[in-house]
Amino acid sequence: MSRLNFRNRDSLREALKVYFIMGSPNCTGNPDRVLQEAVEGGITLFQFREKGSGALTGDKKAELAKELQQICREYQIPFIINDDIDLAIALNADGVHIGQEDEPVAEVRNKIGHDKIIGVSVHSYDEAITALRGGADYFGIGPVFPTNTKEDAKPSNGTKLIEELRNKEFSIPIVGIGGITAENAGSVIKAGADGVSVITAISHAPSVSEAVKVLRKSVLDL
Ligand code: TZP
Ligand code: MG
Repeated sequence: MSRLNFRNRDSLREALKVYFIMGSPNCTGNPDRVLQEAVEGGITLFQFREKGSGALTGDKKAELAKELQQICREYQIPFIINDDIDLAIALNADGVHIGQEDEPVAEVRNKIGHDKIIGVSVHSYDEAITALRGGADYFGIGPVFPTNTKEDAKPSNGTKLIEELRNKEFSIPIVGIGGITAENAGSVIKAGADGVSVITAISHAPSVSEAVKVLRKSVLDL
């Protein structure tokens, strides 16, 4: 794989534009096939998030992660793992995405090293400051719109926090998350996000590659 430096803020901003998140519980069919179609459609980054009812664990989870990482490698798309720092280290993933209930960012940074991406979910100005000081590379902010995908999701809060952080001169890359579709993605970008992260609008689409193409248009043709 080419050693593009995705910790460079401008490269990361580009990579975050059409950010697909998925694990086996989000797919009605084979996850490998879903990701293959998604990369063919033009996703710019992938996060493996094996969570929710029926999620794989242990060797089966690691096996699926390796298969999905291989697909990303073929298309030179960054491959990030949700929460599981040990798995990310074992697979030499391009980075991790963590939430507020996970280890502090600075500890994760110490573990995974300085060439890896760390994304952090933030829900307030204070969480944003803490994540930034800890060494986060980007923020995930949401749920922007109502979602049924995350069982413990907080109430949706629109684009308020994205706008607040941009008004307060936060220049860190930001992605919106939660209930994002091709129809509403433009409003998330206009609020100041660099990209949109999406589960269902891609993973449950009748044609995954077509859904990615339409989402790309709504983000890139603004
Ligand atoms: N974090 C906040 S909302 C959400 C996560 C992981 C789920 C997003 O899924 P969908 O299907 O794109 O609404
Ligand atoms: Mg988490």
